[in-house]
Amino acid sequence: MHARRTRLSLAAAAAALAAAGFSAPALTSSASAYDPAPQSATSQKAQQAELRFATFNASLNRLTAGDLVRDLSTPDNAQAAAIAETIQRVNPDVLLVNEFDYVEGGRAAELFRDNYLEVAHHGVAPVDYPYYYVAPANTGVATGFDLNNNGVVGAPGTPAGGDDSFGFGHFPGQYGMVVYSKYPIATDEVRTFQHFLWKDMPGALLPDDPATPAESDWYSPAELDVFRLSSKSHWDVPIKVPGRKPVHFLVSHPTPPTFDGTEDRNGTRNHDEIRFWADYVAGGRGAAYIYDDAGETGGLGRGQDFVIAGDQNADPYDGDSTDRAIWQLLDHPRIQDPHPTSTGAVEAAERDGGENVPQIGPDAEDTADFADALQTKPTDQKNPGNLRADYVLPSERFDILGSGVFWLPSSDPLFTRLVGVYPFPTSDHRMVWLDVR
Ligand SMILES: [Ca+2]
Ligand SMILES: [Ca+2]
Ligand SMILES: [Ca+2]
Ligand SMILES: [Ca+2]
Repeated sequence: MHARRTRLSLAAAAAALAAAGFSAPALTSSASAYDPAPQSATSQKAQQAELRFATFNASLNRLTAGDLVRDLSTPDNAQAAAIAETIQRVNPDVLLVNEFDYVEGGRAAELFRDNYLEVAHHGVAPVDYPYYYVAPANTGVATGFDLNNNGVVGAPGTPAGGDDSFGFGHFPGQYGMVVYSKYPIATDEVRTFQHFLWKDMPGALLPDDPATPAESDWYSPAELDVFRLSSKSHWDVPIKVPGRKPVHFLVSHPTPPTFDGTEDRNGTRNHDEIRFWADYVAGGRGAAYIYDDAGETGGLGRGQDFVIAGDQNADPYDGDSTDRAIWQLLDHPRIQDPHPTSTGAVEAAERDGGENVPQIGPDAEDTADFADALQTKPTDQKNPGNLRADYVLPSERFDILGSGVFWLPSSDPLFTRLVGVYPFPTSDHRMVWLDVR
């Protein structure tokens, strides 16, 4: 159990930001107070080995295959422009974007780069990512099985079919992801774990059908023989930073722990999707069970540095994730938690109220603005309120220089264009960044 944490006030969050080297936002300022200390030129940074990593669930998913390519083929999509401006203002060296539909050949990733990231928005300098990585995801890939046990195998391309896919999605690759980098990616050494089977994880939390006496039997033996652990994919993307060993950028997007029943099949899967990286970075015998899509086994070596990034869909204190789900990473002996905060999150929790009021986690560390209304429903069906869902977690040998969440207060002139309130101009998630040396 973890001790209840004191709710941070807006003033305390501002003080924390100031202590971290930021000026507290001035409520009457006409220019944006947000200054995440933009880094100097890439070459200079390389000499100092200072790196900025970031994760952003950008909601750049669309309803049908082809829609994202259509939207990104012109520079006129307002949401994509606001997402790009956010990325430009934070200006990370290495970035994971979650909820970015997978398109074969990297077409959507290149269109977003060429038509949005490399174009100035509202006077903000373009950002240049010569390198990116995309690969297929399990979302929307039909299994032929009735995985949600509603009596029918849903047709591909429908919401019912989405629930019977390897990961929820209306078409293959919906809600995928992309990594952008200013530094070369060791593409030949990327490891993907799209096909790893859940049952091959020792002690997997395989869900139980509470209506039957047998244990762990929500999925049939035939289903478990094909059921993949990763709801999207898990990638180990080595980034070749000059003058040092590669940094393994470990990215994923575990399923939300909701949208299920008392069997908690998504909560248990979320827990084990997070556990995968905990075992992977521990390495050694505890990671011997792991195999990648090319058949190579084992986890990361002790001497390897890494940064874990992504929307983990698990808050340390609140929400519906399985007990200790995210603590598998936050308490890990090889992992540091930089505790990024924002003043906007504190303001949003106070403004939104509802389910935010009984929460025990610090509002300042929230990264996602979810529905808040109080409802008389079973606990696992209530609105989540705002949560800490998105993480950038470095390995133990990095010096943490700073971190933050791009969640501006409403007094900021950029608020309406880049943050806003539901329906959001960008995403229901905020970008999280980390500077390390
Ligand atoms: Ca079904
Ligand atoms: Ca059972
Ligand atoms: Ca909210
Ligand atoms: Ca919260």
